Amino acid sequence: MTTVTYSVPAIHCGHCTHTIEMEVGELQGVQSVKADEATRKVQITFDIPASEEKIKALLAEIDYPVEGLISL
Ligand SMILES: [Cu+2]
Repeated sequence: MTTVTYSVPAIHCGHCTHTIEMEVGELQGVQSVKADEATRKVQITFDIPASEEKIKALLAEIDYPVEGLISL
């Protein structure tokens, strides 16, 4: 199991955090997603078949591109 925290500056409200949590939460292998509108960070815990590559691709696709990895 891996937990990553990403900086996602496009987050600006509760609608954004809800969308991210719903969409990323549907990826196979994702255990939990917590998006925070105050810090504009997303913390994701996952295992295979999910991967950082797949998560970042999905976030870019729904218009919340990852700008940086805050922690592993
Ligand atoms: Cu929003």
